[in-house]
Amino acid sequence: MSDRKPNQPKGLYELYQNDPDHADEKVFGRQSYPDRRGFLKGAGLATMAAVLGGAIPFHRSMPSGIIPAAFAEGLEDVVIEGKDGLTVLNDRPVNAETPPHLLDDDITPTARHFIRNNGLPPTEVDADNWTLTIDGLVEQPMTLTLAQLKSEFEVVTEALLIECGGNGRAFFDPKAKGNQWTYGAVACSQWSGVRLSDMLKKAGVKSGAVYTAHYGADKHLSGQPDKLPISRGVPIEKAMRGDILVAFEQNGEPLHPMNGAPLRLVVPGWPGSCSQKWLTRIEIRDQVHDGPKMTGTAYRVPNRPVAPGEKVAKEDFVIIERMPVKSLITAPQTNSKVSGKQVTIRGHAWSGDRKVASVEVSKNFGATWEKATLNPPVNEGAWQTFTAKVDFPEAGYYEVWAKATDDQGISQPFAIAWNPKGYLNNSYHRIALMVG
Ligand SMILES: Nc1nc2c(c(=O)[nH]1)N[C@H]1C(S)=C(S)[C@@H](COP(=O)(O)O)O[C@H]1N2
Ligand SMILES: [Mo]
Repeated sequence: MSDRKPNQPKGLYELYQNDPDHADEKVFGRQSYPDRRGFLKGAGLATMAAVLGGAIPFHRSMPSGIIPAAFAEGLEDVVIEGKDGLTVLNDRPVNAETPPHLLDDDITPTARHFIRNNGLPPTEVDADNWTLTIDGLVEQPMTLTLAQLKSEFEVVTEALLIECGGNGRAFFDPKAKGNQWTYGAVACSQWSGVRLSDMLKKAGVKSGAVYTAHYGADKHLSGQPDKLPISRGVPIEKAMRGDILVAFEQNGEPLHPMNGAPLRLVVPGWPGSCSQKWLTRIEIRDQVHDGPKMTGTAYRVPNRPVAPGEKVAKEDFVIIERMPVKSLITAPQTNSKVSGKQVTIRGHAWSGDRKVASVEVSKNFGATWEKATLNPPVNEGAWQTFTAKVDFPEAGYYEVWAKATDDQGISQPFAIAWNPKGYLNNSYHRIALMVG
């Protein structure tokens, strides 16, 4: 893994987050900011066009203080065995995300599946002797090897979406602590495994069961053997619903070591943290789980909208369940030069536990929207792909924005619904295009 190089685009983000008006002035000159509700004109507009490398035909609807999406990317290629093109945010523990243009496949190749580790992954993994124990509030506690799992339960193969609860945190203002994920802490690989609900039915869940507790074989960063890095769970109703897999294959092969080999949970559409990797035990509890990263403010948001920067009392935080409606533009790559007046836009959209009903794209900073062609998911729990042919009136700098709406009529917001820990940023994805 290479060392992280100083990263100019992140610096720009900081500049804008600390004082957007001043940042506009610094980057594009004094006349660029009559006020935050104003629009770019005069010398500021000319400077921005020069920096972007072309005129901005829709500049009248481009608010000042908005950071051109052309500047939003800071890609670095580093090498993690079996991974390709991921941007490493952290190397102890390893955390790496995938640039949007490398997430273009309907089914995410293992090499492009992000990595989110809270602790130190197990180094010696013996898949043949690995066991999973189900215990707690069940009639028949059981401990099974992978071979037993495969022979005793129906094996299913499904494309399922995993998104980290903190995906998009990098764009919070004020900043939230934690990994500064931009867009790529999301993936939809194809997983093979057995249904957690089948296992729980066989074990016989006792009345009074309320919640699951998931345990994995990774170690706490402190090295203390009795301390767990993370142990989360889901309500028993969710566990019994049939959409959660206990998975031993990823895209037709054993799991990648960083994605939980040899066994993990996949809880589609819920915060990725529910999908315990290096899975060894599932306990059924008579109360909400209280393992590490279940309590306090971890993977929780305030029970009401709060102003950016507002302090929120601990007891006002609620556990995040399904992930919100969201979309990601995967082609063209942001900052591309495209020739011709028509460009095909591609991407994916999802909404945890729901279907996406429509995706729209805008080429003029949200002034007007055009409907994209949206495909159904390949199976429940997978993301949906969309395409849109967008016509550009003349050469110049454009942004393409995407907005998904789910089957409950809920759309992505323009602005982040700010919360102290930086979760659930499902605001529009914007890409920069230079049409030539
Ligand atoms: N045992 C264990 N499971 C874990 C984690 C972890 O640190 N340890 N991280 C969780 C989080 S926060 C996320 S977002 C997903 C990410 O899965 P991936 O690394 O395979 O992409 O794994 C989850 N499962
Ligand atoms: Mo996560």
